Amino acid sequence: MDTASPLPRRTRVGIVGAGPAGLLLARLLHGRGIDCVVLESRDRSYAEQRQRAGILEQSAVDALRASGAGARLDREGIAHDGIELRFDGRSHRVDFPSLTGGSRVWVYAQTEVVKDLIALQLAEGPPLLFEAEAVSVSGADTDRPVIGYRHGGAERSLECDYVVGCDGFHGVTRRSVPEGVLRSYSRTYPYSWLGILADAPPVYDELIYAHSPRGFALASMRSPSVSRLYLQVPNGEDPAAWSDDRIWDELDVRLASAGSRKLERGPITAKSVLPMRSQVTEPMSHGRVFLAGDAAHIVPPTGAKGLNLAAADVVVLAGAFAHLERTGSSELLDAYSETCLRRVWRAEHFSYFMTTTLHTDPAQSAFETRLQLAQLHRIADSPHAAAEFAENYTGHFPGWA
Ligand code: RFL
Ligand code: PHB
Repeated sequence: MDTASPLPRRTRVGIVGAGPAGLLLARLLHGRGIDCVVLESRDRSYAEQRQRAGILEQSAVDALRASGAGARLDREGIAHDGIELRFDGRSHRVDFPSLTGGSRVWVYAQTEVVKDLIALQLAEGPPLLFEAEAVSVSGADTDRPVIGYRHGGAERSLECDYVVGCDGFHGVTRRSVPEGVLRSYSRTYPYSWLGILADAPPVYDELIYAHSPRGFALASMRSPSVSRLYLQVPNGEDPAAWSDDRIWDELDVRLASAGSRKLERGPITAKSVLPMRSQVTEPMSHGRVFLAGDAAHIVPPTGAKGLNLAAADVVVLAGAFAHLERTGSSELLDAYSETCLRRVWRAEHFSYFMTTTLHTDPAQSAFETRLQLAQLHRIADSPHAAAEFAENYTGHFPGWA
């Protein structure tokens, strides 16, 4: 080993991946005086620019504040007290506070969450290495698991007491667990999303989720002058097949309801096609190796749950490591997977429900379309159905710890 290297060679908790899960975990551990190191395969600007989630639940906002990364979120995040459902020529607003006893959500982009966490971590620690790609995680069954990684053209290793794989759906940590230990449950969907960012003011001051005979559409936002918009498209669709005019025309048609305004158009600054998938890996740990966020579970984005689940996992994990430091007991770490999976499966169900209720499956019959509409009318007509929807969307479940 190169003793002159400034790179850390040993740590209490080795974290693979500097997405929201890895970065937030590192900050929460650091705040509790627990030593950790984060290894990220990409460079800083790639990690900061990746366009993804936009909606934070209150518990994710609370976790970001607790990590010290809440200042800009508190200034620039936009609180939303509801969403609008459009279907069958009608619009229905679901009001979160009145249905949940005060819950709301926040519009604050994942890009901004990641920038805030990276800036804080580079200023205060713990160590965060960019362009450090983990290639193996070994020794999960021992008390010294090791992360093998490549950095600066050299093969290196980081010896850990514990390893947390926050390396997303395609990461190496889950794949390093011996065959037969993990079980995965998954579902793919017969459609994708075309997502755009546009320099145009949002059409409405809350999000609009639209069921339409031409497929699903979603109007979201990043700021008072930037819109984030999505259209259901076939799997494998080439974004180049969608001119700017075609996108705006299609959004206008799908988002239309009685009396609704047309979208204000502006330059489209990003355009991409995103596949949809559900997947859960169980258990979310093996020996001294833990999985968190997208490394352990994926949801289709329709329920806005992926980032929120990632935050919820690492809050549980940070609490479990703190308990271990304080008491010497690994009981909370041992319970990590079971604790998280309850919330994970609730979010999986809601995301599946949102996806299959709002999208048009190409093989769908007219009967199935009527069932979708019956379900949407039920949310509009029944306070009980609306409350069930609002609790799921805001992630506020009375009686849950
Ligand atoms: P990430 O963000 O994928 O980060 C994983 C990090 O690990 C790095 N990595 C490695 N590093 C070192 N060595 C290796 N071998 C590595 N392999 C990978 C990667 O470079 C990366 O930096 O996972 P994390 O942290 O678990 O965060 C999960 C969220 O990113 C994801 O769930 C959300 O973006 C999902 N999602 C949404 N979630 C919400 O809560 N609300 C939303 O409104 C919402 N909207 C969305 C979304 C996801 C979307 N897409 C693109 C699928 C909208 C979209 C369009
Ligand atoms: C987003 O703003 O990117 C967004 C919002 C809600 C979703 C998915 C994505 O359900």
